[in-house]
Amino acid sequence: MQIGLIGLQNSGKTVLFKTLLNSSGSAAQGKADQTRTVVKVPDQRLNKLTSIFNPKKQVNATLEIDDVAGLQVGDDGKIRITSDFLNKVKNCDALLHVVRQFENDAVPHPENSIDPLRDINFLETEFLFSDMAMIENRLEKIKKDMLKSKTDQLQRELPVFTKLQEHVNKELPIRLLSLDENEKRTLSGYQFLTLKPMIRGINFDENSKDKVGSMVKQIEDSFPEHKPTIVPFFAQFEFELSSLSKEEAEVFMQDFGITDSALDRILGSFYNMLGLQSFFTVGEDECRAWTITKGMTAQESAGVIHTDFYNKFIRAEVVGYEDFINHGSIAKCKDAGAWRLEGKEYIVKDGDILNIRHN
Ligand SMILES: Nc1nc2c(ncn2[C@@H]2O[C@H](COP(=O)(O)OP(=O)(O)O)[C@@H](O)[C@H]2O)c(=O)[nH]1
Ligand SMILES: [Mg+2]
Repeated sequence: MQIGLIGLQNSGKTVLFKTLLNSSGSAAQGKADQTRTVVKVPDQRLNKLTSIFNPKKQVNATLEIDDVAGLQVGDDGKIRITSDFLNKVKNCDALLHVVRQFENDAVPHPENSIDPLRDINFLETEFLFSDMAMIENRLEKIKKDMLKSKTDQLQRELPVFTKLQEHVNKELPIRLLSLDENEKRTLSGYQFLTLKPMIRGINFDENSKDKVGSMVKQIEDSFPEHKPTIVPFFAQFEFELSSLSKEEAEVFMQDFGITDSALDRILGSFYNMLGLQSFFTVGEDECRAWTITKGMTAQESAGVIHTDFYNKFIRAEVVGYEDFINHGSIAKCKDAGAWRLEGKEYIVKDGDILNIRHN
């Protein structure tokens, strides 16, 4: 999975990127010109499993974070969406809009003042305009081509694009439109900016911590139908913490009143929003976390490990994480009957420990 950090110039994207890089303990740490990295998804439960099994290695789930530059405010005061930006965003599964709240006279804001709500609206509107233009162009082309030949594809696309146009004309992002599976398939080759799952990350300075609650509420109230996911963070402050040792950082965090790192909070929000969860595989070689979507079956989850496991699936041996910790070992789980056999239709739960039996 790939997450793109987007936002106006000087909103703190690069500082946040470095913060996430540092706190993930990723091997690629510290390359100055780097804009893309794979980070480990922090997972206390996996750490605990590793301490129990003492395997040769621990493999966290990973995801890619992309510091996407190229959103510029032009002299006309409009956001210029460059093709470089579009190409990068296209590859992202979800976006984090970094919105500036921090005050710093030495760092100019492209709009010359600090106003997070304005910046959110600004980006949302430009994204919507971009989608509107694309939909209009496509509709025109569909209608023109249909005069020549009414192919199946054109006939499928026409009603869907008409529906999209009616929706965006109400100035609503496409992610709020409910589409059935067929409609989604018809649109799968197209890239709509307002369809990308997006979290608003508000970058506060450490002195404005008291404003966090009221700011978050103000933004939520401004988008009653969007139910936006908002994550506050303190990019500069948390960057400084991320370069300390874990123990030192924890002392500062406690003093400041935050319990989880920006990385934990941001990835946690993406997991929630995207309906993601983890299951684990354990053993002497490795303890490993795997990312799946909520609702996935044992067989589908096995397929995430290896396609052979999907094709040759027989059964899954399963124990829930809490159950396992309560019993303390696989042998004790078996004695207590907590180590279960499940078939391919079993819906995997967050934290399940799985052992896939296959041919
Ligand atoms: N005081 C303060 N300065 C920040 C904060 N976040 C970023 N900055 C500064 O703002 C400038 C621009 O940040 P940068 O991350 O490069 O912005 P980008 O253009 O969005 O990548 C840098 O000089 C940062 O040090 C913050 O939370 N507080
Ligand atoms: Mg930058």
